[in-house]
Amino acid sequence: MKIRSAETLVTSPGRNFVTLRITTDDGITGLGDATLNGRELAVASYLRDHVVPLLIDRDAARIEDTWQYLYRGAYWRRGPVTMAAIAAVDTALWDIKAKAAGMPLYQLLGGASRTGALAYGHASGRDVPELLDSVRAHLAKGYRAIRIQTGIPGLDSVYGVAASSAAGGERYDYEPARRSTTAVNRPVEEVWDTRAYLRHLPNVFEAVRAEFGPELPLLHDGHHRMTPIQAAKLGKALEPYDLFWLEDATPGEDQAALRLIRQHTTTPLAIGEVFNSVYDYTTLLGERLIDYVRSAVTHTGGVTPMRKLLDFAAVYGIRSGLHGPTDISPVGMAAALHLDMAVHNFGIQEYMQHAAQTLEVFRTSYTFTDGLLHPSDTPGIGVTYDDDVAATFPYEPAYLPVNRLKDGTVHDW
Ligand code: KDG
Ligand code: MG
Repeated sequence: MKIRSAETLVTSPGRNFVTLRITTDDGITGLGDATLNGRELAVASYLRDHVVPLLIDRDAARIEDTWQYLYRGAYWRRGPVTMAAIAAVDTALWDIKAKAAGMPLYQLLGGASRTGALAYGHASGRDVPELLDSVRAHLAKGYRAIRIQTGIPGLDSVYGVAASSAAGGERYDYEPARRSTTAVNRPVEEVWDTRAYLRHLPNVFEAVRAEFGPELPLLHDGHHRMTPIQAAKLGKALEPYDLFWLEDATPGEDQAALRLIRQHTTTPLAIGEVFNSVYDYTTLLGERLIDYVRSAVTHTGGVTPMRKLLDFAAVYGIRSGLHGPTDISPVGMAAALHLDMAVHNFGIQEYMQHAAQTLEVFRTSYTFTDGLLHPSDTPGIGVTYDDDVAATFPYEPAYLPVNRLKDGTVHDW
């Protein structure tokens, strides 16, 4: 089973996506997600110019060897562009192998360890009443775990907070790349104040717990904006509200920062959506500084290294919480769901739900029932790509916002 062709597909049905489609000489196709929000074309070029020519005539069954060839063989290892490109190849080859076997991918990964993957959704509000409405709307949609993001008094807008009420229940307006596009195509700049955030957040969780009680798993994303001591203070302040996790408290590069946070709080910690290799985790896992691994299959080199990473985490009793915002395509999402089904140390899966336009291009078979996701038993990863619909949504440049403090200093994400 040789690789006959590999196509790099770029489309923008609601937001930009880069997809690799590999076709074998016996006509089996596989899909892989290579979307890197705000830097999409860099990965498309890496694939088209440097990877696709190497794939033609390779044995499609040799997934590990192809991964090592692209990773070790390039000399320049790691980094989000390289690892997103390798992820797309790896995922597409797993899709092909599972289709050739006539099985859903999770069967090749060892079979189901559970009936479905607990998903969490994104509730947000500019103020507490709007947030409570958003939580209710998510519960009505079937979510059984909910991330809480909130506007901050004195700040005009806050990343991750929908620009209008989500109470209608059908709006998926946490679309950072799209809303940051300006006429001259520069990122929108937002103003941030960490002290105001630290003062406000415990009151918000107090209100959410008062309304919804102690059972509902609640999560929060700090988007890398705190110093270690600020994060320690927040973790402590949130202990009465029993969070499922506090995510990305500090900038991702600094693994040692998690030591300080850990010394001060029992709030569970999650990090890793901007990581792209197991080497970003060695201190974190080896010293048990986190509770959940947040990487995306799409940005970490694919199914092959993600399985190894989760097995490494399992040694330390650390669980998965794979990244699943709408800038992970339905292909990347489906790949994550197969891993969620198979690994023993599954924790939770992020699930924002893609826009209707996105799902016209990417036809998915995964399901969401009673708060649980299931990848379906369709052979492969269970997603198809509609070229005709995709062609009606050409690429549109778009960036994530940039964050500044009140005095104009560029701040961490
Ligand atoms: O592209 C950036 C988004 O994927 C990220 O900001 C979303 O933080 C995020 C999350 O937890 O889903
Ligand atoms: Mg996050």
